[in-house]
Amino acid sequence: MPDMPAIKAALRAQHIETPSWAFGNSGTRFKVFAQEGIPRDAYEKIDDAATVHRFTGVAPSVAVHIPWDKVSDYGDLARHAEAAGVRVGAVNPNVFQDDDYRLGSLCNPDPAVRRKAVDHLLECVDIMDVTGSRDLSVWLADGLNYPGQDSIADRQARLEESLATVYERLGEHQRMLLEYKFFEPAFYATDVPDWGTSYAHCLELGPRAQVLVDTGHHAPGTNIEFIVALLLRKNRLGGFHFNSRFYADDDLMVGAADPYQLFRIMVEIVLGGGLSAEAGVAFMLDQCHNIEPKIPALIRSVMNVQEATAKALLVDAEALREAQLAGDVLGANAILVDAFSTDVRPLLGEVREEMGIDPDPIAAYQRSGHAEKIRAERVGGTAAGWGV
Ligand code: PSV
Ligand code: MN
Ligand code: MN
Repeated sequence: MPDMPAIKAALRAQHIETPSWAFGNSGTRFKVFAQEGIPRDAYEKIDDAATVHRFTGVAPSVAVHIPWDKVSDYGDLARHAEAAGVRVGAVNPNVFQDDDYRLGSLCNPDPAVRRKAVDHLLECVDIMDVTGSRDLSVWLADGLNYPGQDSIADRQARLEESLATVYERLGEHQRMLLEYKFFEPAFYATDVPDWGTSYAHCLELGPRAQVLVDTGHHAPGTNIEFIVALLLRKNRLGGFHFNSRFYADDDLMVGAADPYQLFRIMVEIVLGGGLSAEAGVAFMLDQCHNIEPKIPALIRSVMNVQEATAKALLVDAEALREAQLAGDVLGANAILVDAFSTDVRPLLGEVREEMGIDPDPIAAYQRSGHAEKIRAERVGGTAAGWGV
């Protein structure tokens, strides 16, 4: 029999971080469809994150991207977040949007450009000190478009040196999360293309350097749950950027394309102890809502992560172990499939009611009139910074 009180406690304790950039207008290189009621600055993005938290109860932090969320006083931004009921989460440096970065940032052949990129990362650690953020979330667009363009090995050496300078600056309770992505914007060779490269750099740096798994950053068919299980076992799974993909880095709502994959990932998390606070796995969303309204899309995404987690928690771990040890292939597989096939929506409704929130967050948001309110109040919302 599943231990329902323990399952409910785990569901209440799992926090899902929203990305500030998901609240802004976004699109592809073909078109950005502007929406009404879009936040006009970092403060209003935080307000929207607070709205998602108000209706879900499990999204108490919001990741920021610098300089997309540049403000003159980050202490003030942190206080604003706190007053709204959330806090500033991971700080994401941006070393990919300046002309200087045409040939890369931390791997650039020009030491002056590398210094500029390192300085920006150090500035982000200063911001973390002020906001109380734990994670510096590093993603690099560095790479090559043509064979011979630069030395792959030299770029790794530059990367190692640049990352070490930033790592040394981290406070005792701060971490560096190193995200990988197999291609785009570089099309021949990316400098941090896969978990192995990220892991190797993290090992070199020290225990507070950990790998960040963005679910959309893998070649089709990659077994992401295998990567998750391996990194978790090695204490190097820093966290996730959750989203869905059909083709490449689509940044669609998590759980929309392949809920079974999301469930399989969460099974490895649950069975590997990755839900515990000590494991420190950050469950973050990294999405762009190009055609759908942002706030309800993020509410839906948070709920999708919760549903996958609830199903993973329902896996009968003991029976699974027994079936595995007995070599019962079909039996073991059936235990997983049974859990995945369970409708966990009533369970999550109960959890929400016990937390004092509406069991149906999307319906509650639609009824609240909040969308109409921000549409009337906000004119001229900003772009997310991405896809414009
Ligand atoms: C890059 O594709 C990425 O996944 C990184 O996490 C960036 O910070 C983010 O997208 C920007 O949307
Ligand atoms: Mn990402
Ligand atoms: Mn991405």
